[in-house]
Amino acid sequence: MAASPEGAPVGRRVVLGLLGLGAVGVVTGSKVQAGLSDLLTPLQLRDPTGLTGLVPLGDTWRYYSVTGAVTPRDAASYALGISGLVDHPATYSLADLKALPQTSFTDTFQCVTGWRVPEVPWSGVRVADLLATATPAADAVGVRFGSFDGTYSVNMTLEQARRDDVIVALAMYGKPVTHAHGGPVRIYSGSMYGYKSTKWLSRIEVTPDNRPGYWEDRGYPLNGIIDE
Ligand SMILES: Nc1nc2c(c(=O)[nH]1)N[C@H]1C(S)=C(S)[C@@H](COP(=O)(O)O)O[C@H]1N2
Ligand SMILES: [Mo]
Repeated sequence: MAASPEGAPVGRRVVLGLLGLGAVGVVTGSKVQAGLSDLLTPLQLRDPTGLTGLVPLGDTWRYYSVTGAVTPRDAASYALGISGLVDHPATYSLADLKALPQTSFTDTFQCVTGWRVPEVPWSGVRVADLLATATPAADAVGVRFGSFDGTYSVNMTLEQARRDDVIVALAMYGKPVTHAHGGPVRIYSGSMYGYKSTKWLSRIEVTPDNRPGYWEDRGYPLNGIIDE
């Protein structure tokens, strides 16, 4: 893939900081990645652009936010709205989401810029289940996933969003999704590149079209499916 539009200037400190952590990740192996991802909190928003995806760090996480710092939401203040072209709009609290049937699987996380993290265990609620309850209108085409960071959004077709491996993720590595990884609730879409997995998820909107989201406006493929 050609040079990524995820690349605006990144400070030297960011790259050096991540290089250090990358070395730890490589030496200690992927099992420790889970622990590392918690320790990384102070670093979480120092790679707003994803340029470090181009630095060969090994199988380590990079923490992305296109907006810089995001105000955390806890269990009490979290809400997910499902709206748009549906018969039954709804709002889910974190407790509501936890009470629904959970799907778990392990998968390789893959950013379009080339970095990947193998064997990441996820669990959460299938987007297909939430859509079934909301009941999209006959003329609905797409689903837009919005973030409480106030900026990020991404689209999928309804068909993509209903895939078995597209979940509203509540847990990662068997623990609640950390703020750095987009918790308390993010999307994880297994068969698509990382940019399809909206962090800090706040809204699922069923739409009459499949219009481009944040990265698609900046050149990423609208479909985002990993074919290899
Ligand atoms: N809200 C929001 N979600 C986002 C992004 C972002 O910048 N903001 N970056 C996307 C990209 S390009 C990738 S690769 C993954 C990175 O997930 P991570 O930060 O948990 O590693 O989040 C995706 N979801
Ligand atoms: Mo990405």
